[in-house]
Amino acid sequence: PKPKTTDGNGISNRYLQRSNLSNDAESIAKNIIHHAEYSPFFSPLQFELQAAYIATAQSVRDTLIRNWNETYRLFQDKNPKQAYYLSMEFLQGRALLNAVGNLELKDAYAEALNNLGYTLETVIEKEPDAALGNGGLGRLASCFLDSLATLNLPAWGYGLRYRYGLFHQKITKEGQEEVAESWLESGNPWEIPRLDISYPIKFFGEVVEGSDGRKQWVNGENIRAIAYDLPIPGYKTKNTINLRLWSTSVPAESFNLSAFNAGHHDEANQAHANAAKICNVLYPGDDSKEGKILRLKQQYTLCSASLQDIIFHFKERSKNKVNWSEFPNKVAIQMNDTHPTLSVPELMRILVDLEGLSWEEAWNITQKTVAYTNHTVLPEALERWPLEIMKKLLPRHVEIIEKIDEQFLLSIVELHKPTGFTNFEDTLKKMRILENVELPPWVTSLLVSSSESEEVSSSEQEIDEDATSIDDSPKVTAKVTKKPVSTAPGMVRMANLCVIAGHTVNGVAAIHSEIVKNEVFNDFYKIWPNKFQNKTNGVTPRRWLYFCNPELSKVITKWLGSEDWVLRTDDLTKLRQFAENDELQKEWREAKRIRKLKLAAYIKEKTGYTINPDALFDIQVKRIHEYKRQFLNILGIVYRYKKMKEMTPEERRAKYTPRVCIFGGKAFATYVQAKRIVRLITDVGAVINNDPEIGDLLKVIFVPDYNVSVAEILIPASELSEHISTAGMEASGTSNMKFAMNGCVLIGTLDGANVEIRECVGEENFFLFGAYAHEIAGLRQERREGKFKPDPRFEEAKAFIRSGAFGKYDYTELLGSLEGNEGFGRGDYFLVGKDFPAYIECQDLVDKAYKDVKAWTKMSILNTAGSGMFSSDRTILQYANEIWSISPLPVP
Ligand code: T68
Repeated sequence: PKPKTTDGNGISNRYLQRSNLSNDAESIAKNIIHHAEYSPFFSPLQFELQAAYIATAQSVRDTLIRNWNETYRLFQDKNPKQAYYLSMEFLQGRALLNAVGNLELKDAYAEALNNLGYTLETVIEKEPDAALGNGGLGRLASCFLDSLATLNLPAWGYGLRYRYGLFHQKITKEGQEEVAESWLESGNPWEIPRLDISYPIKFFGEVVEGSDGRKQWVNGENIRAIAYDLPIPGYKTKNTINLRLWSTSVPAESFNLSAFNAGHHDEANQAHANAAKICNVLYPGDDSKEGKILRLKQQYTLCSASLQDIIFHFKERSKNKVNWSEFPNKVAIQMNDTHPTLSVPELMRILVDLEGLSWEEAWNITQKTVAYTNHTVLPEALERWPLEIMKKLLPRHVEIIEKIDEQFLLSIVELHKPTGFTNFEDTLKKMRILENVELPPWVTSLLVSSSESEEVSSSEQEIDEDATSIDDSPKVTAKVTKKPVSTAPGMVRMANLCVIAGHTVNGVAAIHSEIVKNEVFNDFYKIWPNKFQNKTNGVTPRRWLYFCNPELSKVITKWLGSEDWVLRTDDLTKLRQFAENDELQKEWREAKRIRKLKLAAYIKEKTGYTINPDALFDIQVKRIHEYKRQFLNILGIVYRYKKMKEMTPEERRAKYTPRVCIFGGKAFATYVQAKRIVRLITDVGAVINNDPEIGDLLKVIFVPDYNVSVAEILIPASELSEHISTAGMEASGTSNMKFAMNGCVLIGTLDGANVEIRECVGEENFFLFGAYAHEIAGLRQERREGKFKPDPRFEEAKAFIRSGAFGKYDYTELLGSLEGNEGFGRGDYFLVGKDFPAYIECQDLVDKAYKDVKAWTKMSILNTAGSGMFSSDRTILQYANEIWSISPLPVP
């Protein structure tokens, strides 16, 4: 395919100059009205709020498109090395405030809209979130795009354009209910359909050998991926990069007109329906075979379309002098977790089968081009796909994967020749890409056979052998008996393929990267120590402080004397010298209070509950997961409530600080235990919030449909936030960084980025509790041996729930997960019981600390002051220098 570029190259400069956009409020207002009239989304001559939002967005988009075109042209001309970030998810949130903020047009747009009878704030509210993600992994990708543009780095993002996103969460009396997210229903003014940029994508079919000896993949199902571009503006720069999202369809000729006319309507539509469903939702259920096929189709569409596009640009920029050995000097591909792993065999296929390179040349290029970021250490979350399904869907890719696997075995065997092969078979089986597949005879004959060779490796014993990991929700149902290798289905281990193919493997926080090296991929680390790196996550300070918390930002700017901190967050440390200054403290509290009032109003609107703005706002927002331990939080609340009920009103007031405990987050639709936790939180809230004896001393709120926009309301208003995962299980966390930036004190375990945050903000400004990562295995072992003695307070909290104090729902299954050693439930795998006493004692310290207003405000200031290192600008500079080797290219 030869898609044409749409960058305005063909338009004469004379006319381009005439279309210059003015930035004064009057011109902006005219431009908004022009769009309302001439690019309508709705009935004509309307300018109600929705139309005003669309027209405003279209007007901002004009500037974005101009800057996008200039950036694109510069990249085309200068042909720098460019990074491509491939991700199944991008959690972009809203675009309007971010765009006018980054373009420094906020005041001009506010004035223009005032002149038109609106406020910018109300117009902003009309935008639905682009909710193309699930959690931290997706939001990280979006923060990275902001930083890449801001730092003028040549880079693009690639993803899929899901029609219904993940899902919209409703909270009812029964807990969470999922409904389709309708974010595209009223049109998306930010995206630019590139109907001329589309690529063919094939599924199924078979592999034949062409007359030239090259493999050809023929027949099968053929669809097209069509590009939709979202311009990503940098802050205070013209550079505007691209998030290219693929949508799927088939050409009109695939519509079976004669079948349709014969009355076979569904049959006529089949090809189109099959193609369209690929981009319906993010992470469709994959328990069924159909579900697995759909998942793989999604992953392959992302990889194939993006690679074809990357190669198209490489060729175009090479100006007919294509030199493939230059490819890794022009292209860096980052695989965001294992979902884009198929990029590896797809690049190999294109280079070998279509471009005619030798296997060795192609492998050399591929290895130098791709790198892999790991976001989880949960063994059950490492993707594995059934070989049989993959063979049918992607026959040529499986051949390639098999060859990569065999070459890998060869290289490992070579490496180990000097030391001999005794007991080597298990290691080989663990490291190779294919699982439950016979080793090639040449390997078997080399190995000294060992009697244990039939066993499945111990870390996988408890995993349901037939389950493919679709998310990081546990697939463990019951312990399965070990199956001999020969009968277990063959699987493709995506993470192993990533580690083998990637030139770099990185974790996302210091402690996580150590676990990646020393545990998850230790066998690989031993042979390739230099492959492994750490890139501690970061968040964009624009969206997550400057734009979402304008009051606090103003205070910061005033005390630092300039706004430079927005780009140089290390400057925030200069706040330390004023941490005890009464005037700053007063301004700080006033700024925070404005945001607390806004959150209180939001909670009233969404849940009906009235909360006390002077209470301590204690927030836990993240995906609902057993390892993140929302369960620990709510059990702590249950215990607190029970104790309160046993006291006189005076005792209660003396001991406890008024608190509003706020939860938010989605449970994966098929993750039953997580959904029970949501139900428990809402049940507990319903009782406590209506208990007149307790009044404003304690409230429990579940904010429905947590997303980026909701986070922008919650985080600035937070005073205490909970990051309480079982140590060693949270790869990094990124909301912890956002909370700290906004002057929120953290309560947490020594896990993920908490470790580094605590170092940066100071130990005395962080509420630490709980077991350490290195102790976890031992603690689980103790439990298995029946040696764990639960704290009576823990027993009391559980018994209180069992007593029916929070309604009729049967919590046996949920509470059962905390019981036993291994058999029934899970034997408290996440060690809630172990950490419970430390947690509630730590919360008592929080109550005391909050009563000392001055000391608390100081802690709050010092959290912001110490958060500078968690800007994604810092993270991205490290990726740029240490993984991608790309350099800034600013648009003049
Ligand atoms: C998160 N991972 C990590 N995964 O949990 C978090 N996984 O610690 C980290 O800060 C963040 O990544 C960024 O590095 C996720 O969000 C998923 O959502 C996911 C989805 C499907 C399959 C596996």
